[in-house]
Parts: sequence; structure tokens; C-alpha cells
Amino acid sequence: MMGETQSRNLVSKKNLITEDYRISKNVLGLGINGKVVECFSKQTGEKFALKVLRDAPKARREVSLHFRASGCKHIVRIVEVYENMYGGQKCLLVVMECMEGGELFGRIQERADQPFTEREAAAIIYDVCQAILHLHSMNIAHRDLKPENLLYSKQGPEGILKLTDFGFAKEITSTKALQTPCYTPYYVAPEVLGPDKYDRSCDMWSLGVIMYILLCGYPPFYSNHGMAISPGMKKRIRNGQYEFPHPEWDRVSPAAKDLIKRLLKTDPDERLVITEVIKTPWIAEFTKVPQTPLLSAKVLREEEDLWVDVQEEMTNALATMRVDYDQCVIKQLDDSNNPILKKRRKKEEPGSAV
Ligand code: I85
Repeated sequence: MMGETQSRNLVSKKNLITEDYRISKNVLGLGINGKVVECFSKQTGEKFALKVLRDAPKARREVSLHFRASGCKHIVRIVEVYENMYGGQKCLLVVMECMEGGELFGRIQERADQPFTEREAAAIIYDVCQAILHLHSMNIAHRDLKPENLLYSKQGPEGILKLTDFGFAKEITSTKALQTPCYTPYYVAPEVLGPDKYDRSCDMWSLGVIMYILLCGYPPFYSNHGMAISPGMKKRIRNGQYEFPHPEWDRVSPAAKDLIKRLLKTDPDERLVITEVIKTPWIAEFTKVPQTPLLSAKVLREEEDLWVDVQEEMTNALATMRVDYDQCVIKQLDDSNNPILKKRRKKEEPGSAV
């Protein structure tokens, strides 16, 4: 069933979307690239979500990567795409399945009946891992993995958690060069080797942050001043300064803390990759994780006013990370063009092929 979905080709429809759908005034969400509204199929009456994007290369990239990734149970499915004039501008109208269960943390916050447990947190992270594994094995990095992009398909226990918004997704293209040994390892340009790893590792850092918040209700890094991203917070992220404070973390298993530590590594080279994460016992055997009650739901309810700041901080931290990793690539490129450095490296490694 996955193969069938994946092999669908994206052919955008050119007829007016209003012939096929009734577009409601009800706004479901606002993304940076466009708004998401409710719409209904005129044929079946079924509800869908519609994302309106101004037609531009960036929007086309978003739609194309999202569509290619649509064959995963844990990624919001694109139903169809229209190319229409809308509000006097050429637009891409993306019809998606409607995620009626709302955002991940909203669902946890609402939990008052029975306590939210570590095993449930592990089951959620397992699902997020399936989405990341699907993307990374297709050479797609999402790069905007944050709480507001994780939505439930339905209200209630049958709802499936899915990832959305491919506005910052990037295709990782370097693997083809690795398969063609037409260079000596010492002279291979870093854009061939470098960016690949860092784009994926951005998603792994996000996974660590989401897992941390799930287990306690607050993020590992936060600014004290309510500012978007304070210099102090930047420093703490760079230095990997975070704690597992009392009392929220007292009963959380060492396995969970260990996994977080290996995801929140400051150096992206040290961070676990998705294939390693899914092999850790906390993920692979999530059904055996202790059913320790967590304080997350209570903290999320009590600190509800801070949630907008938490979201803003994560958005900014992700933006910083995307820029930093791109600069990191440019820096390495400078090195590779430095003839003296090249000479010295040659000297240091007499065994290297030329
Ligand atoms: N359904 N980031 C936050 C939403 N169904 N939402 C966001 N980028 C996107 C909104 C702002 C995500 O690409 C977004 C995108 C796509 C969706 C999306 C897709 C499919 C939904 C920006 C809902 C919804 C529907 C019914 C009820 C409820 C929510 O958002 C709620 F439970 F909240 F009442």
C-alpha cells in the first residue's frame, strides 16, 4: 500500500479548485509560508485541509518533497495540488487530509483522566522516529521538526500522529557522489560530503528536544527574559547546558535520559542518527518501557501561558541551526581551496592516494 502511494506522480490540477471543493472561512493554522484553511469535497462532503502557497521555486520544492514523502503512515498525506490564480496571484493550493485531533502537546495537556506515562511518551517518540526514518532513508531532511508540526489525525485514541510542513525540507543529494569514487578522499569538496550529515542531524536535535518536553512538560533550553532567543540561551544551546531537574525527572528511566543526552549532543557528528535511535531499547522495545506516571501534563497545564514562548524559541533555535550548518559547510569549502592547507595535509598523510 505504501508503494502505491509513493509511485503516484504529482500532477497539479489546472482547473479551478472551487469546482471541486468548497473553501471554508475557518482557518486551521498559519504557517510562515501560507495559511491553512478547512475545505470540503463537493463530491463526497469530506473535510480536508487546504494550504495556500504563492507559486515560487521554494513553494514547489515544499510541495514536491512533501508529496514524495506522503507514503508514510506518520506523514500528513497530500491528496492533490491545484495551480490556480488566487487573490490575483499564481498559487499552489495543496489539499491535505484533515488532521482533526490537533497538536501533539495540546492532546497531552488535556489529559487529566489518567496520568501520562513514560511508556506512552516512548510510543509517541517511536512514531516520530518512523516519520524521520522514512524521510532520512529517502534523503529528505525535514529541518523544521517542532511541536506545532506534529498533529493527530483524529480526536480520541484512534488518532494517528503525523508530521507536516515541508517548508524547510531539503533534499540531500550527496550520496550519489559517494558511490562514484572519482576523487581522492582528501580532495573531495565538503559540499559533497558535509551538508548531508548536518541536515539530518538537525532533525535528530529536534527529536531530542521533543522527547525532553514530552517527559517533563518544559524544554531543555529556555531564555529567562521571554525574549525570542536570548544570548544566554544561545550560549546554553551551544555549550549543551541543560539539566534533568527535580522533581519532574526523578522517576524517569536512565535509558530515556541516556537517549536524550545522545540526541542533544552539541557536536552534530556525535549525535545519534535515526537508524541508531530506532535500535535503542527505549524505542525498539517501547512496549516494555516502565509505565511511570509523568508530570508533563500537569506542567503543560500550569505553564500554559509559557507555551507560545516555548514554540517561538524552538522556531528560532531551528532557524539558527539551519543557518549555522550552512555556514559550517562554507567554512569547510574555504579550507579545501587553501593550497597551503592542502600541501600540509598531503605531507601529514603520506599514505593517501593522489
Ligand atoms: N488540521 N504549524 C502550525 C492542519 N490538517 N497545519 C501548520 N504548516 C503546515 C499550522 C501552523 C503547522 O503545513 C499546518 C500545516 C498543515 C496543517 C494542517 C494539515 C492538516 C490540519 C503550518 C488542523 C485542525 C483541524 C481540525 C481541528 C483542529 C485542528 O489544524 C483542532 F483540533 F485544533 F481543533
